[in-house]
Amino acid sequence: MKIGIMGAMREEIEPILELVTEIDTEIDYANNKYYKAKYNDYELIIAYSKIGKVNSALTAATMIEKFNIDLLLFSGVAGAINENLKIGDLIIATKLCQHDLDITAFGHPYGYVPESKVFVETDEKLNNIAKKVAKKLNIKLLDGIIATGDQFIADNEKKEWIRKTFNADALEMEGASVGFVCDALNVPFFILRAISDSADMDAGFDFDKFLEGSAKNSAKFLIEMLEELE
Ligand code: 4EH
Repeated sequence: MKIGIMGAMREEIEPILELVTEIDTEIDYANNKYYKAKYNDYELIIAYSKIGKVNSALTAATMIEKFNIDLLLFSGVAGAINENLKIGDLIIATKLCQHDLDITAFGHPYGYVPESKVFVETDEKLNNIAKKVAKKLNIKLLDGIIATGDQFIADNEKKEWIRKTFNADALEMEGASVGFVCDALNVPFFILRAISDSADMDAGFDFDKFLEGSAKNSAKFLIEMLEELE
């Protein structure tokens, strides 16, 4: 089995590269680096896409079409919406949407374009494995809705609008684009995020302070999950 592991920023992927061994090759493709690695019996292909929906969609599609991955696991950080999520806490997405997609002028709901859907659902089996790992290691793990958009949110009003409109628990800038690519190409996917900030006035400051630690939390958990895959 070949597993794609991706993040958006270098900080999100570096701890994963440190935890896997036997890195053979580094492949340059489409303005990005793809790292081949092994973990137990799994072949891994690891990359950080760079920030945003376009970059992450390109990386997900490349992992599937060029590297033929069987499933995709995403690890990274997110801004919290749900008050039960504190800095460092983990959330897995049950479904994701694009909060910045707006053709409401034509009577469509936020996040919707014709012939598509507002929400894309993650793989239930992978989510159940995550829950099992969290239970086993006694780690707090929430599941919920993650909203994605090409904006760093550092504003309470905007955050509240995203909460209200999509019933979202956390927000970031890559999950939904990765999800829609995987969904279209029939590849099971999993989105894990650790909270780095609360998408409020202090978000910029908190993000800089907690990015590294939270990214590590997420990466470590993802590696633990590899032990439970069959
Ligand atoms: O990949 C982007 C990073 C922020 S932009 C999305 N990631 C982090 C998740 C995230 C997030 N997204 C939107 C964490 N908190 C978020 C928030 N809003 N409040 C970035 C960060 N550092 C340097 C350059 N760009």
